[in-house]
Amino acid sequence: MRSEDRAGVRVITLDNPPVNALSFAYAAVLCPALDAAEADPAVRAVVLTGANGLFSGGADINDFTSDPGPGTLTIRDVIARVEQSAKTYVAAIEKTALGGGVELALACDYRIATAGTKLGFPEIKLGLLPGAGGTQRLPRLIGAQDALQLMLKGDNIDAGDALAKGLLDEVVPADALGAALALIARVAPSAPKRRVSARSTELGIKGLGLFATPFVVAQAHKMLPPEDNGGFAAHKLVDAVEASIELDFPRGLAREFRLFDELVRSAPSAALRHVFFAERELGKIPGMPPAQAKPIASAGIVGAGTMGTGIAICFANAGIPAVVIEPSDEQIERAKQMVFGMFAHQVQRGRMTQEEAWKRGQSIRFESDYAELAQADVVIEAVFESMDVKKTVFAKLDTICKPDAILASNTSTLDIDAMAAVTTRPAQVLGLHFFAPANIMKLLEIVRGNATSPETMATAIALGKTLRKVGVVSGNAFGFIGNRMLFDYAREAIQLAEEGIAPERIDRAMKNFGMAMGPFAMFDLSGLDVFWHIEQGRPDAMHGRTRIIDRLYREKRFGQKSGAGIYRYEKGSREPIPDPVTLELFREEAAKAGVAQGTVVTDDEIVKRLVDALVAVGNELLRTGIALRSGDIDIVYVYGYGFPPHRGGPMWYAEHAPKELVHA
Ligand code: 3H9
Repeated sequence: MRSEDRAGVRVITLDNPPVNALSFAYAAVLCPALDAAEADPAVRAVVLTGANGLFSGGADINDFTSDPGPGTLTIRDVIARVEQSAKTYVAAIEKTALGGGVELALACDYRIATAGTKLGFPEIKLGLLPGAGGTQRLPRLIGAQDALQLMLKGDNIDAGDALAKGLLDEVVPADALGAALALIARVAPSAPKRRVSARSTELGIKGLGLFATPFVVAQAHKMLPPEDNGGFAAHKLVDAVEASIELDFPRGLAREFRLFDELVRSAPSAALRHVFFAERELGKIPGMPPAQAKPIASAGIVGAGTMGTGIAICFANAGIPAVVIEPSDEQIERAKQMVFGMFAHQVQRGRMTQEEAWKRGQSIRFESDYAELAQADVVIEAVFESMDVKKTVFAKLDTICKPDAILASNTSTLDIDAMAAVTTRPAQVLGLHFFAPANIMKLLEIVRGNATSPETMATAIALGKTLRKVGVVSGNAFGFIGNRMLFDYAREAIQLAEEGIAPERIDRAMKNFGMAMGPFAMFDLSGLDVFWHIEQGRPDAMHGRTRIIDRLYREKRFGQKSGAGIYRYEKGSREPIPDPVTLELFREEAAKAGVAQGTVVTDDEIVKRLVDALVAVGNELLRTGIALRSGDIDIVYVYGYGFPPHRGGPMWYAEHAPKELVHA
């Protein structure tokens, strides 16, 4: 912490690298500093500001695993001192203020930020609610409706929006500290305190008086996921905001503290905090020599299918121009329509201006000649999933691309080393496995070949961040992390169905567990023919072929694309309809294989068998070094396969779920 006096104003700079977290230890530093300012008659006002390029990332998330114990000072004690002070407090905010950082600012009399500053309450993403007065002060300041929206979503808002909502008093182009000092010079020393806590909460909905509170609160509860499946913190947050309307400030605050303390000890919050820290570990590769990422200013993509075009859109969104090579005019037309449709949708939703959409659309160029890739810094192939085709593409790229260009494959299963071997630059070859739809899904598997250099890895990790992806490093093995595990998960689901459990029941059990989609609906979406082709190509890695997949393939039941797969589909609809024909096929195939039907299982047991299948492969991937950490596997499943984040990912779940739900 730094503290200096400027003409009767004490400037206290939060300085607790890297993000000025308001930890227990830092509260022990801040509290005496605030007490000293309070006691000093020469100090008429205090400005709180931040070092390290931001105001504060909030309370220290590491502290949440330990009980502060009696006498430990916390962020709440810091904020209580600001609240009770007779002096004028101004928060001078630059760049970022999150969670407890904003809560500290809310206790000040004034809040000033520089343009472009991001403010937010991400606690909900950690399975928490703002627990240092945020749920009581924010509704009092900006109205219950806006406050609920902000805290329930957990997304950041820009300083301009925060000003419009009344969260900030002033936004300045630069130098928030200078603006804070100028503001204090304008405020008369005798001016009354501007405590947010002294205000009362308005609902913030035009035409609705406070009498409508029970209705609004009931509506908010109704819109949330169930308490026992992803909505635990959200429901408590609504309760806390309700308290800000119905109770006086001290009682509301006491309610908030109790709700926060309940959440911080809850299983969903522990799981979500694990996801937070696992995400921050991702770029770290133990044992890899440090290397500098190379700048990527232009990209090439081979193939204008759905994947290639989606990848091009990712680059356009990140401000990196991309050339897409595609021989078929017809396919180029389809790809252009996809690009146009996607950006038009963003404009319609108000997420992008027409001008910005135009600019991004123009930064994607479709060409038929590989020579157009000569100057690209990175080229990603997204052609048909066949090793022969990929090798031909890599050999061609190697002759055309500039010597220091990185060549990447978007393969979802194939051997990166085999592709690298047909080039003269294996150190610059790796896998960049995007997930469909590539412009939406956050996951990116960064596949490290035997020869991939540290510099190539560092560049790919940095590129992943630029593309706003969650990049997980994987070793080069069949199916990498995600699909390798998915195959065994799928086989276990099929095994259950062969034992006589209806596919729709299996899907329902997994959805109730919190998966975005059940395994069979996912089969139908991605195409059973795709699974069949993978099994044909690598029966060794897939533990042999699957009878039912063979059968469905022969019956031309490929999934949504053919109108029937595991489920059937009405024309033009993606709604899976349970199909007795499939049950019969499972029965016949089970009979041929001598698998007895009639297994009796509970839904919990279905979940247990499927999660166990994932975890068994996950452990194997860890043992063989394909996955670096179990947290990496969890991130793959949360961001790429719809595993419920409040259950922490399969590996976390297996370790932390109630033991009766997980096989030993
Ligand atoms: C809260 O405030 C609760 C209160 O309402 C009530 C309390 C009673 N704590 O992301 P980065 C570490 S809950 C501890 O790579 P960036 C992070 O692990 C908190 N550590 O940097 C990493 O460590 P390492 C609500 C934290 O520049 C390093 O800092 N706040 C915290 O890309 C750099 O992180 C949040 O949820 C923290 N709060 O992004 C904000 N924050 O170097 C969470 C970061 O060892 N944080 N670290 O790997 C963020 O969103 C981003 O870190 C931030 C910086 C935008 C701040």
